[in-house]
Parts: sequence; C-alpha cells; structure tokens
Amino acid sequence: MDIRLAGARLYGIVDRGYVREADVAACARALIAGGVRILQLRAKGLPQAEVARLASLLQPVCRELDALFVLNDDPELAAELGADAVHVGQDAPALADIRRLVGPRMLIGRSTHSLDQVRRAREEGADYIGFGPLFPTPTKPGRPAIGLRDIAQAQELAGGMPVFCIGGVNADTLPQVLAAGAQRVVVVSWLLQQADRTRAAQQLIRTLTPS
Ligand code: 3NM
Repeated sequence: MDIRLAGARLYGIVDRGYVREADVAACARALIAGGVRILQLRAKGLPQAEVARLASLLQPVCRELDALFVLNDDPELAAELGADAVHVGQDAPALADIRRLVGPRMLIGRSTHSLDQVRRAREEGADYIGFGPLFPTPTKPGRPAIGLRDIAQAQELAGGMPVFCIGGVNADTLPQVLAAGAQRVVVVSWLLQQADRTRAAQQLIRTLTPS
C-alpha cells in the first residue's frame, strides 16, 4: 500500500463550494502544514476544463509538500493529470473499468454508505473507502445520515483497506466517531471554515493519533 495512504488519518478536501479559486493553493498549503497527507480536489458541477485549472493550482502544492493528490469523480481527467488517486461514488462504473482508464498504479477510492457497499468495494479491490455520511452535513445536503453504529463492522469487513469515516466530522464529533471504532476521517466544511486551518488540522490529528 502507498505509505502515505497507510499513514493518513486525516483526509482533507479542497471543496470549491467552500474555497474560492484564488484561495485554493493557500488552502492546500495550510492543510498540508497541519498534517494532511491526502488531499482531494472536489469541484462538483464545474466543467472539466475548470476542474483542470483548479487542479493545476492544487496538484503542484501536493507534489512539493509530498501529499497525495486525489481528484474527485473524473477518472479520465485524473489519468490525464497523473493524479495519485481518483475518488468515485456509488454511481460510477465498476472499479475494473475505472482501473482500465487510470492504469495500474493510481489509487482508487470509493464512497460507501452501507455495510453491503463496504463489502463490495473490498471485493472489487478499492484502495480505500469513504464511509458515511455519519451525521447530516451541509456539504451533501439532503443525504440521510447513517450514524455511528456500523463503523466497527465496516472496519472489520474492510480488512486492511483503509476506511475514512466522513460526514459531519469536526472537533466536537470526532471523539464519538473514534469511540465507535473509526481510525481515519475525512473533514471538509469544519476544517475549511476555520480561520487557522493549519492549527485546526493539527488539533484533529492530535485527537486521531493514539499517544
Ligand atoms: N461524501 P463535511 S459525506 C463529500 O458519505 C462527502 O460519501 C460523503 O463533508 C459520503 O465534512 C460528504 O463538511 C460531505 O460534513 C462531508
């Protein structure tokens, strides 16, 4: 497994819904300085050329500071850009088809929302999964929350495949998420809305890292 993926407990997302284009590179720097080692570009609803432009701001920062650069939703563009990873949802094609597009080395992450989907993601050979949304979240409005109950079993079903719990995770909810069995989390809106994103990421990582 990629050593940066194996070591990642906090997965950051630069979401164009929260971050202005002019702030994309600085935001990436701040998050990586705070300890984020895997960082996704999420730009829902934008044309591919605009996503490519945003990627040209974010990817070099990831490269320079040795964080994994993940592109959301678009395996074709991920391949073109030479992203480290591509993240896809449940509506995306089978992983074998995505693998053909992106080649043998790129990491592929899949969103999962139930234990059944965790099982299938493992069977199809996902490199990691998201599992959620644990709580209602403004980042995916209208999505029913799945709660914390299945986290431990999701971890078990995943075997060695890293599970990143997602959806409404913040400094207040993180302790409950960890108590429910999570080892890794994705935090979007809470981190992006902090005045000092580096300190905020450091705070989460302190809670995430067993001493
Ligand atoms: N995917 P926040 S929940 C992008 O469950 C995303 O698959 C989810 O944002 C899933 O940290 C989610 O702001 C939003 O709650 C997470």
